[in-house]
Amino acid sequence: MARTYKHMATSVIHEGYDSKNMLGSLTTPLFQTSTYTFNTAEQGERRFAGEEEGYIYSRLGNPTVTVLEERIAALENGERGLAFGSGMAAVSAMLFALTKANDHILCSPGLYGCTFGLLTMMKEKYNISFDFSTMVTEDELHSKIKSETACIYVETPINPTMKLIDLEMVAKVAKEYGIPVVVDNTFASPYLQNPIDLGCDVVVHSATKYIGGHGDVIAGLAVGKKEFLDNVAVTTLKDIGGIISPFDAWLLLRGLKTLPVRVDRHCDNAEEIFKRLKTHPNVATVYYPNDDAHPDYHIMKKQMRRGGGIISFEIKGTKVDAQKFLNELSFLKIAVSLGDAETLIEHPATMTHAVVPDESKQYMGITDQLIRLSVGLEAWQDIWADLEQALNKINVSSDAYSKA
Ligand code: LCS
Repeated sequence: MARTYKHMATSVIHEGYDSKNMLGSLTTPLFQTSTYTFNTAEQGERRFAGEEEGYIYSRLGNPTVTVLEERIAALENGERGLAFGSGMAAVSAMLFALTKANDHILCSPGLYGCTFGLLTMMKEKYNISFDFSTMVTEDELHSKIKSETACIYVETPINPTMKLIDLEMVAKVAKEYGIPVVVDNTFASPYLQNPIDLGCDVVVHSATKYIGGHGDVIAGLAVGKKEFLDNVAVTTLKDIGGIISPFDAWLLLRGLKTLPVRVDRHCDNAEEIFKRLKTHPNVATVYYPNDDAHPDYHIMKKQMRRGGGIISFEIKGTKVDAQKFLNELSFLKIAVSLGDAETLIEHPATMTHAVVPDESKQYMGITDQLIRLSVGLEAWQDIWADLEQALNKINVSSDAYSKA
C-alpha cells in the first residue's frame, strides 16, 4: 500500500481508516469478537472457498486488525502488513516462512537475545544453520553467502550494541542471488527508517516498543509483498496461530497516532543525554548512532532520519559496578523493553542477551560493563540528574580501571 499522504505525521493518523464507513466513529472501532455470523450456509461455504470477501473467524482476520495492517503497510511503503501477538511471533513466522530444513540464514553481527534463541532452536530441530556477517563490505557479505542461504536477517540499529548496517548495500548484494532480506526495524521505528524504500524485502517490528509506545502491549508487525504475506496469513499465522488480539491492535492504532511526536522527543532527549554521558568520567564508551565519532555515522546519515532514542554505554569498572550503578538509580526504572514514555535501563549481558553464549556475546560486543538506556519522554534534565548521581556513586577500583 503506497502512502496516501505526503507526510508521515498525517499517515500515522489516517491511513487505512475512513470514518464514513464506520458510522462516523472518529476512532477505529474495537471489534472485540471471536467469530462472524453468516447469513446462510452457502455464504459460509463461499467465504471458506475464498469466493466471497468477508470475515470468518478472528484468527483469520478482524476489522480492527485490518486497519492496523493497512496502516503499517502504508508507513513502511510495503504492499501488505500483517499483525502478530508479539514481535517474536512476527520474527518466527518470517523465518519459518522463508526457510526449510537444511537451509542457512545469514545474520547481522548482533541480534536480540530471543531471536538468537529462536535461531538456535531452528538449528537443533531442523538443521537450519545460521551465522554472522559483519556486513561492512560487499566482498565480506559475498563471501558469507552459501548455496543454502535462504534469507538474510538484519537488525539495524542492532540491539543492544547500536551498530548500524547499510541496508542499501545488503539489499544490492542479496538481489544478485535472489535472496530475500528481512529487516528488524524495531529500534528505528517506521518514523526514522524505511527498509523497503532501501530495497529490502520484509520489515518486522516488535510493536511492543515505539509503535505501541506506552508499555502496555506485546505485539508484532510484518510488512512485505502482498503475495508473500497473503501466504503467511493462511499458513504460519493461521495455523501456528500467533495472532494479535483486537484490543491490542486498537491500542497500537492509538499509539501510532503520536509516533512522530514521541520519537522526535525521544531523539531530542537522547541527544542531550548522549552529550553528557560522553564526558562523564565513569563512562568508558558511548554508542549512539547520531554521533559523528560513531563508526557507522555515515550509515545513519544515509538511512535514518535521526539517531533514535536508545543509547548504550560502557561504564568503567566491572559487572558489579554496572549492577551497582543500576541499583543507585532513583526514579529511572530497571527494566527490559524500550520505546516507552518511561526511561528504561537494563544490563544486556545478564538480561535481554543472557541466553546468548559467552563466545557470541564477545563477537557481538556485549560486555559485562555494557548498559542499555531507552531514553524516555521525561524532561531530559531529570533523566540526566538521576543518571549522573548514580554514575558518581560507582566505586571504581584501581584494578577495574586498569582493565577498562
Ligand atoms: N526484535 C527486537 C529488535 C527486539 O528488541 C525484540 C524485543 C523483539 C524483536 C521481540 O519482540 P517482542 O516479542 O518482545 O514484542 N526486545 C526486547 C528487549 O530488548 N527488551 O525486552 C524485549
